[in-house]
Amino acid sequence: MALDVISKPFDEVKGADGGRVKFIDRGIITLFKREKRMKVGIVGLPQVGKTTIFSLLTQGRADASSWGNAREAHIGIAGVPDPRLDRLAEIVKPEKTTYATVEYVDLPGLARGEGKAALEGQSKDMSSYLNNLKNVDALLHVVRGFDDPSLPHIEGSVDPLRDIGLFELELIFSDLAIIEKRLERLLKDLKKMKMPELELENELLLRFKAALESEQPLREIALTPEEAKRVRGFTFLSAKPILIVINAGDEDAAKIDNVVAAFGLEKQAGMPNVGITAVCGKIESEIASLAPDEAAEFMADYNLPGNALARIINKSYDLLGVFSFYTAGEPEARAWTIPRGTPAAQAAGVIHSDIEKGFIKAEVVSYDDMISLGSFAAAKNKGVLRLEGKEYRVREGDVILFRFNV
Ligand SMILES: Nc1nc2c(ncn2[C@@H]2O[C@H](COP(=O)(O)OP(=O)(O)O)[C@@H](O)[C@H]2O)c(=O)[nH]1
Ligand SMILES: [Mg+2]
Repeated sequence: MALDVISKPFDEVKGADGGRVKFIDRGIITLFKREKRMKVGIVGLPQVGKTTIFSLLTQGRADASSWGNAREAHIGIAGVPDPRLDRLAEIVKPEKTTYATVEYVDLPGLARGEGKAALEGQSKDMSSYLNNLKNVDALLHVVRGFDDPSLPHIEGSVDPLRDIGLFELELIFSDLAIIEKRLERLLKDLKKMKMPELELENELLLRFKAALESEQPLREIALTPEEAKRVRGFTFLSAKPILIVINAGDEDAAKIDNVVAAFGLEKQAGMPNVGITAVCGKIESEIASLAPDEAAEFMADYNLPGNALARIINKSYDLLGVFSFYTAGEPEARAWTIPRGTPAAQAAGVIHSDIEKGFIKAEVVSYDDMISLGSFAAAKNKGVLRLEGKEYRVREGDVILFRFNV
């Protein structure tokens, strides 16, 4: 039941394919219910700037207790920069302003052959790697775009297109390893007894296997919602939506918006469930640690158009089809992240399950009206406050007051 409700808005977003949905292995439950924030795993080859970008994103908000161990995953939280919430807070003047957050997991590098080693049953680290990625909504693939003679590239040269393909293959091999193991088991079980669910699973996994063997990642495959449900328990890495982040050299700062095109990567950006952007990891992580006015000065010096955190988070929101709505009262103004198409009652459930259960009405004012009129009362007087029911599809920027009884 819960799963159906949660996956519905996404199916609508991604379901243009004749009722089928793209199979996306996402920890959508994590995002939507349990932790209320998007979870993203930072992956890539060794020595490409994963940890640099992780610290840029989670500035001062990471758990550094296991820092010494490069083979361990680190977890950190990023606040989502939100100019709309800033404006709302200026007007409403709440005691507290709470930004949406994203959780990042910084993982060890996965080198050429490590996904394949999993396939051949030789990798001990792979299961802990997969465990760390089990509940992430998306992968953030850091690709090296900077050249540094003192730090040779593991593949000998800077070539983002090659690295993207190479890493994709490791994801594919890792998925194949999981599928082959499961198929063996299924074959045995199906010999003992014929069960329709097992047969369906078998059929599906054979289809996945064929796709992977022709180097097609699972995130490109369309499934019915029932099929998607059947395989939800697996952590298939190539099924996760992926944001490719090119870690460019300092000299690219002023033209950071052109880096993707300069490396010939527009085609990648057009693939299903793939996003792509670029940052200057090294200088932008230094800038992220500065006080705001100093940071602005440095950004101007480097001619950087906007900050890396916003660039990455905006792309992640687009990739996952989520946006923010707001609550704004005296005690707190706050941003809440929900999937596009979420009905009002479920949006209320993100705030508290009691509000969803006892939902009566949503009082909704659009962001622009709230900014120009300043309060729910003024919006009501003007006749622009709307009373919406359970099924109302919340829109980006809506400012909402939920009426409920418990
Ligand atoms: N020149 C340059 N060096 C970088 C950049 N980003 C990271 N590095 C360096 O590359 C090395 C590996 O970075 P790290 O973030 O630990 O990579 P990881 O192994 O992918 O986590 C470190 O010495 C960083 O200082 C960058 O944008 N430019
Ligand atoms: Mg690292």
